[in-house]
Amino acid sequence: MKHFLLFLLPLLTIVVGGFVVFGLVQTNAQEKRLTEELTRKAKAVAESMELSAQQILINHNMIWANVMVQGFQNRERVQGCVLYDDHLKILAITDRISDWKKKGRAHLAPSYFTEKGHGSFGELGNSPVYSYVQPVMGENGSYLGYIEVLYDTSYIRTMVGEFWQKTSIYLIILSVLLVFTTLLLQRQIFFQPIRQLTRWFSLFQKGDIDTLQPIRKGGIFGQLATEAEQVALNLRIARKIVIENATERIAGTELWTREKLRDLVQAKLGENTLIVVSNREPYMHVTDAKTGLVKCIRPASGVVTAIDPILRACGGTWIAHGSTPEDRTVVNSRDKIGVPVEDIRYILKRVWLTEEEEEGYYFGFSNEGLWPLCHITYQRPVFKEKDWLMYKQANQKFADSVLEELPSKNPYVFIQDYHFTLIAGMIKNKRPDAVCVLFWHIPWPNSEVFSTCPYQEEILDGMLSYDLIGFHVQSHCNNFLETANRLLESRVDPEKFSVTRFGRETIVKPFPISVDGYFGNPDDLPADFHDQVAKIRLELGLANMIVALGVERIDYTKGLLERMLAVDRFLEKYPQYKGKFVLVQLAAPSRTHIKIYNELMEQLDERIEKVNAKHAEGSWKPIIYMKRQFSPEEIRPYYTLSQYCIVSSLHDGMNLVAKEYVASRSDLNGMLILSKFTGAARELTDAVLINPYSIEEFADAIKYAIEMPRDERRRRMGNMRNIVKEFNIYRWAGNIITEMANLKKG
Ligand code: ADQ
Repeated sequence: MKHFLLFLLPLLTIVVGGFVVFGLVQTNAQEKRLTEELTRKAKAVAESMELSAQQILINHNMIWANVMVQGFQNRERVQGCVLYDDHLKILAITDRISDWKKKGRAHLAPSYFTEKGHGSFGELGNSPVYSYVQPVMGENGSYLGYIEVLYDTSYIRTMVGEFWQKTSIYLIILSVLLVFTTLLLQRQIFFQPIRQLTRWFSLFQKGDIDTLQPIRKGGIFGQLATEAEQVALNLRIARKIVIENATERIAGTELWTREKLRDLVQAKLGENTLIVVSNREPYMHVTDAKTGLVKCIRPASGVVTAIDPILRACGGTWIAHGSTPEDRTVVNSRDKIGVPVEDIRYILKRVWLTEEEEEGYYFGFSNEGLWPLCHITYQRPVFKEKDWLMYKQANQKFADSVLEELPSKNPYVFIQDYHFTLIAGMIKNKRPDAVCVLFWHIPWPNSEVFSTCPYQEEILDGMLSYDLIGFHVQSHCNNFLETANRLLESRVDPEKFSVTRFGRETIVKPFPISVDGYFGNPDDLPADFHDQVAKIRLELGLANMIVALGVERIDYTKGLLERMLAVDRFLEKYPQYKGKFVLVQLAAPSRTHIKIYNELMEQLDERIEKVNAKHAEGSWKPIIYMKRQFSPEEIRPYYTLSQYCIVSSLHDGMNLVAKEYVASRSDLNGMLILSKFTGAARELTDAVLINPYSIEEFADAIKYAIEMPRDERRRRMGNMRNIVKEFNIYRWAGNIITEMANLKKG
């Protein structure tokens, strides 16, 4: 409409303007012509009456005077006639203009003084009139009187009015024709070809090659269409070659790398790209408190740590919640932005939630309900009906956003975590051909625990709309199968590890997540990396210290309070380490809208203060607490400078910090103290495993790790590094994508 008006308005303005100017000129000319005609006629009539008037005035014959003036009574248009004596006294007047008597005599003055006829305009009642006054002279040149004829001029206005009426009708007809013609021309010349091109590109983009109609080559867009088709053809050929080469390459390499994953995605997903959905966005825009400028940061999140390298390697679209006001300012009209901004590798599409949705779906149902339900930390889950409604609403919003992105054929959607139990069903309502895979990043509880959830059936039903569900470890898969078996009418196949409900099968498999090999590769380090390490050591006074490291989001599942108690107990039990041992704790505030997370932050501050106060000696204190968000590049030097890393989660799906630490110790000089209740403990069995609830055992484990002989430490670290190297994030993604591609429908 806007474009149409842009075309039409200037045209209409020119046409209407032209008509108005033309009309004004025309009416002026017509008015002038009619007026001149009238004055000429009035003069001629008055002059023709002069002789009769002379006789009447000489003879004072009032009877004839009356006969003369009443002769006008029945004439068309003429209003009447007045006969004056030489003192301007009315002697006779046509009846129908008798009101004229009331008018003054000023209009007679020119004739009175100049002895010549004179015309002027005036009004009789409400009618416009023209009066022509002719002096009547005697033979000796003396004044005998005056004869005045009066004409009605209203017909001139009527004729001008009629002219404008006709002109307006022509104008309306012309405008309608103009609008119609403009519309038609626009449609034919611009919109139709552009629409055709847009549709063609959209089908091409969605991979719907079979339904592509050849673009019409005629018209001004013909050239463009030809070029577009040529580019598309080249692209298809290039893609085909890439897929063939990729298929050959994956058969040849052993270790999973980002290149191998890229090849696999190309070989398995063909023309389509990967669509990933998560709540947390991989890159968020915030205002830098120091500079006031908008900057892009990577949030502290295991999901982001895991998925970002995959999309960096193979491209695609990541749909996530745009969580800051600044996020809105940098996206395009389709809420998309290329990321990482400094080296674009894939598309981030942001979904906007209302405050109410975010509160209910994210903070409420997801993090006060499902998160504590799935983690055995004895934190009671809270389920509220209004949070559940918001959860469903937000799932629908994400599903709608996914639907906009799906290619026409073989769509694959890879969805992350407990925030989206329902969206596979919502997507499949419209696109039953979509392959939907869910990866559950946190543990799955046993059926008894899960049955406390009031919305258990809808959640399980939603999850069984997925084609594949991945958990970190087999025991979580087993818990899920048992839950589905007990709480729903469904058939579990223990051989295939699948659940069938209403004839639809969902495969349930373990895929232990991991990290990018980046952490283990010294070649990837920045040139000043060792200066950074030295600087931190100096600033924190870590020279000659035994340094243990903790890296977490502040979350009650991470066992942070227990860790501080263990450090306290360790120093109590083994005071020889006072002044020699330091725990550097990096901690990112998380879910700060939730009361219990705020309380935890306060408790942690308090406990750290107490332990430090209790054991501090001189400038030494046992815990250095750094409460903020760090970038992955900032965390890396801390992994290098710490001989020990402590992961004391009370319950954790996997725990990527443990794997990041192991991957980063290319010098084999380090040891991991790891909670038994993490998924990582199933793979990293060479770590010093602890039960974080047992503070005695935990304290002893710290001593044990510190005093472990160098060779044993190197051997154990070597074993763990081999596991992380082999079972890296690319292998994880490769396995899921292979499984996903096997589920292709049709
Ligand atoms: P998370 O609970 O977020 O992940 P985790 O696996 O340890 O936990 O990953 C945390 C990530 O955030 C790591 O990459 C770490 O480097 C980073 N991080 C931690 N503290 C940070 C800080 N202060 N500043 C910046 N970054 C920080 C969830 C599940 C886990 C599962 C992962 C992946 O809870 O069990 O391992 O998903 O599936």
